[in-house]
Amino acid sequence: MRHTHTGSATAVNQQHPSTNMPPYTITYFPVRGRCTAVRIMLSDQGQQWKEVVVSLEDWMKGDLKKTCVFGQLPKFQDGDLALFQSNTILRHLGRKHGAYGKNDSEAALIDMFNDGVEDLRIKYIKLIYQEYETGKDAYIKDLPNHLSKFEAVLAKNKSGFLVGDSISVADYSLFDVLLNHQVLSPTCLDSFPALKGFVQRMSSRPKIKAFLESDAHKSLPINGNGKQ
Ligand SMILES: N[C@@H](CCC(=O)N[C@@H](CS)C(=O)NCC(=O)O)C(=O)O
Repeated sequence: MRHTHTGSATAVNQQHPSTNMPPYTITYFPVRGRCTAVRIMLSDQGQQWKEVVVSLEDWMKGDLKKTCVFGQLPKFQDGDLALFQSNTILRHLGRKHGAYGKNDSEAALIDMFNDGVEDLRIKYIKLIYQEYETGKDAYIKDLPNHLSKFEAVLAKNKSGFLVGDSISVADYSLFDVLLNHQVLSPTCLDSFPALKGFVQRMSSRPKIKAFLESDAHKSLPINGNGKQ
């Protein structure tokens, strides 16, 4: 296991002021994968975190897997609280850092869009890991059918965010998935002006920009099998 530290240099540790230790730890493989949305959100919210990087070789030994609730990573620690499931982690952080809507109705809409993003993420992961060579062309051809749904929402909500008038968990998820799709198909947003504007705005939020330009992020492959 390799230990690295990353996160915003300007972050103030609110939770462990005496030890100056980041309150959060992400344990994951050396890929962007299912942690990018979490990392983007932590960066944007000015939080620090610690990374525990697990090599495939270490993972295959099985000891860590046995301790994971669903036998999978990422694992996220917030002090004594250990969480699994990337979307649970996102929602937990959304609740803590004010990125989960301003009332129950907004929170429900955020869940809805986040689940919609998760549907697209699962299709993307299936393509990458199971049928990249045989399915890529058909996947890209079908992509507008999925992107158009998010385009319609963003075109309608004048705030520039998916829900209400402030950034939420669903925006971080959508942004991450769109970045991956722009690598898969660089022109995929060309006929979606609202999505393109959304990606531009999210990319230029100063703390997100700094994170995306960091070596910690850039040095990681998007996926574990080298396909993207
Ligand atoms: N639904 C889970 C999926 C987690 C998942 O698929 N983890 C993969 C890596 S991205 C994993 O741990 N693979 C190793 C294994 O299953 O042994 C989440 O969102 O966190």
